[in-house]
Amino acid sequence: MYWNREIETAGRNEIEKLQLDRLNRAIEGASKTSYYGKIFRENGVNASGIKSIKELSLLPFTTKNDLRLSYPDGMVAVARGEIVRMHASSGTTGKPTVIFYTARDISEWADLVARCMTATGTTRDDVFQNMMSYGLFTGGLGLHYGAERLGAMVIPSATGNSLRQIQLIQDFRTSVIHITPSYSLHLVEVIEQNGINPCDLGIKKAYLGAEPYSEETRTKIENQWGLDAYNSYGLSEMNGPGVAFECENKDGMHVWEDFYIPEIINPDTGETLPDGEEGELVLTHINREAMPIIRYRTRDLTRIIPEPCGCGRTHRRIERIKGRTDDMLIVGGVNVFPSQIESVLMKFPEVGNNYQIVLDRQNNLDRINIKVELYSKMFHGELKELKALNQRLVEELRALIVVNPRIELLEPGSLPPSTGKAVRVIDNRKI
Ligand code: DLL
Repeated sequence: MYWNREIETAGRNEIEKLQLDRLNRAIEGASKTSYYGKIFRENGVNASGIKSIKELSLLPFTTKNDLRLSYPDGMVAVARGEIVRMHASSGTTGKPTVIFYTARDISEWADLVARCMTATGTTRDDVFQNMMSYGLFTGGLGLHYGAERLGAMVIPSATGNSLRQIQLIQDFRTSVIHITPSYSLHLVEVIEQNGINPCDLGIKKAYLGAEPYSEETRTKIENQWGLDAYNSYGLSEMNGPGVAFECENKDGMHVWEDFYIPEIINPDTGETLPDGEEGELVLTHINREAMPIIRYRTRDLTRIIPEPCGCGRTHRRIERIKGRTDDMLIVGGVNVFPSQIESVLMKFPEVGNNYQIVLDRQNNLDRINIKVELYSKMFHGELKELKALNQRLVEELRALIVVNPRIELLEPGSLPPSTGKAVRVIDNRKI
């Protein structure tokens, strides 16, 4: 089943012709922004100057840091009045990464998501329960608009409140859910604790994404609910979800190449690698008015699957994300950088030099525990003082990283001293 057969099954030449045309338009748009205007001038890039898709590799990369430095609107290509929405990526160091959309961008994004959902067999007759966070995070509204475009009935239940989720599933006969893999594992436990077999709820499909998970976790989730689970990949910088999605064959995610040009590069040298080789995914958004982004380094490791897909779609697929080239952690779907935690801890004179971030999963929910050594001169062992300090640390950290951490204050010298490269993060989650 196709949402737009013509584009989804277009021949390679046709796709590349469209990409070239849109790429040059994206460059033209980007040139109007203060960020790219300068970068392009410095690198001698001009609109309509790209003659073949291969020349994309001559353009400079864009990084998350570039987005941060151009906060709040250094990458905006349209007048303020054209913008109808913004989203932001949580949990980045310093300023958040903000993405803007025009009305056309929102509409095109909804279309892409409708395309993804159709590729998995979802139709207007389905009831879609969207258990992703609504707000600045793109997972909620992104699929919400797409499902409405498709004509499905949307239950915008958002995350949490598991008992209400179950009630909604039962009362409205939800057939498709959108959920992070970790919340799915937790929700199943709550369902079972309530004496219900998740398989009896009649859910047919789940869209799983926003965080890394293994093929084994997918199989586990499928068996727990008795459904088909599809991998969904996206990132705020490229709109959000809807960048790459599995079709009914569940064998790699089709990247919608009429909107995005995927490249795989060697993360150390920046050199472009051929299809089939593993490296860092770089994406260019070639069809967004408000904010064209050229050669964005996702930091996600994957490969392009060179073989054609049995579904008939010609858009190339990427494999399940294998990891990241940076130290970004994803805790309950929220992006967290260890450096953010460090920046908060080090503001406190009571904090010593050593700390450790321990991630684990309790009842299938991610927990972030931070073990913090106190500074010997400030350590008096007064329980009241320690409690107050603990509270202040939790509040400051929560304000910056969104996730609620557990702080354990330790006597100086309690943590293993670092010899060489400090091991700051211990990830006990079995992803
Ligand atoms: O997580 C967008 C999204 C929402 C995708 C809902 C899918 C479903 P960000 O918060 O900007 O956007 O985080 C993007 O999350 O660079 C990956 O590292 C990771 N990620 C997203 N989807 C997957 C996936 C949304 N299916 C970052 N597998 C990305 C592995 C994923 N990692």
